[in-house]
Amino acid sequence: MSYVDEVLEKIKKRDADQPEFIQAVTEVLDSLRPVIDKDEQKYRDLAILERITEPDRQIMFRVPWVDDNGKVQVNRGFRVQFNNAIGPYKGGLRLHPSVNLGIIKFLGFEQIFKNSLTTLPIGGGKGGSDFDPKGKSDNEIMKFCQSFMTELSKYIGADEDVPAGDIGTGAREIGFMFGQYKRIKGLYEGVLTGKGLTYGGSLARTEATGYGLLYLTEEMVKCHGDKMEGKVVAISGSGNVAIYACQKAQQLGAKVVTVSDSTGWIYDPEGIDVELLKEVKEVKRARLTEYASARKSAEYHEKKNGEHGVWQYKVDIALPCATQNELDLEDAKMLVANGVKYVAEGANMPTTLDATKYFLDNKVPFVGGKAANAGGVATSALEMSQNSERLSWSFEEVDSKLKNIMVGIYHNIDDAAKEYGMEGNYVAGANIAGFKKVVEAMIAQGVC
Ligand code: NDP
Ligand code: 2IT
Repeated sequence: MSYVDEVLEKIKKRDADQPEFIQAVTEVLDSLRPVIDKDEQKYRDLAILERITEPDRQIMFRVPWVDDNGKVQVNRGFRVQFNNAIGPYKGGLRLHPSVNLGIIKFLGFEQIFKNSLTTLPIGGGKGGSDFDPKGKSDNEIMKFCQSFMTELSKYIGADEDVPAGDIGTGAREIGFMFGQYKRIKGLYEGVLTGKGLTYGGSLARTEATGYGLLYLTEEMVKCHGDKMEGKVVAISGSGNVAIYACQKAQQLGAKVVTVSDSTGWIYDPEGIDVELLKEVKEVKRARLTEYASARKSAEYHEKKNGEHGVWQYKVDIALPCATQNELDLEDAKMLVANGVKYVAEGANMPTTLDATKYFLDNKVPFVGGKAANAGGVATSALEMSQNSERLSWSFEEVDSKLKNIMVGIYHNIDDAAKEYGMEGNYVAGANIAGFKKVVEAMIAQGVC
């Protein structure tokens, strides 16, 4: 049996209860075959694949907090420190009721390769909790964040592990967590990114993931002799990534016709009104029904099982920006039948393995999240740089660095795919390019 298959078998047995982690590892290891097969004995002797698929450590803890009725609530907290070969652990904190160890491990594993692709010195980690922020008061959010950080603060630090936002964790939550870290440790340091601008945050971090997704998409479109102007785009989600993806797509001359949330979706053939969307989601924290009732051209559809949601429309570009496995094989078939020309993932692993394969088999240029959504964490690393030098850069400076990084990532993954005879397979290109840098650092640092 090949080394890749041997390790995959082992993980499928050992972590059988972690389907998302198995999915993420399968995608990466499968696409590393040409690299590993070329030098199998070396990788086997050094147990590289066993080491890169096993976190340095995984921390789980109790998060007790008192709700507004005076009742004690208990959630489960996680931080998985996956790999720090090229820099301190770096990755977001997800607050969502679906969070479990397998989901945090899949996200932490992806983060290793994504962070490597940014070219910046950051290792891979991820954390979060099964806490559900929906319907909670600001006071309850604060109580939860303080309790969560009381325990997490023991394991993180500006040169050790630097968490940030993800689903359910935005500027408000990062602020509460930063305050508690400072209070416990007595340190004013860049221990979190995505901070507010008055206390060490970076301009353009809020926009970075969505903008970065579009900078990379624009470069891909250009390199196919095409242009963004006039393209019709389907976006899923209506959170941080989706909102700024929508904004940049429109700035580049495209028309975004959909957004969604966990209960339904909007089809707006005249193009999404980003300012209205921001008002509904960022200010009011309301459902998309509010968007629909404020805008004549918008249709609201309640989510029902088995429907294609935002993927049923005739679009040129599809940008899944909500959550894992939200675009399945049937959705991919529908998009291809409707003539989709490009797909790029704003979310982490939103496309199932068989749907990814369908896009690749049908020669649809497809960029996975590790490359396409790396702009968020890249800008987090720029926030870390600014904190270290105790300076703040202008919006234009951060934004232009972000753009250079995203354009660079596109060419890096394109070149890596070509080098291994898989021209146009950006999934393989991203996994290979991300892996090579981390592995070189791991080998240089000895067995650890
Ligand atoms: P937000 O919490 O801001 O928004 C998440 C959006 O996705 C919401 O519209 C939410 O709807 C929807 N959503 C979440 N879970 C589900 C679900 N189970 N089913 C359907 N819809 C769902 O998160 P972000 O925008 O920050 O994150 C979106 C994706 O991008 C995630 O995969 C995240 O890991 C990834 N990402 C985020 C980065 C960042 O910088 N924030 C960087 C790189 C990747 P609802 O409000 O109804 O729950
Ligand atoms: O998935 C991701 O890359 C993020 N949620 C952002 C992580 C970060 O450290 O900015």
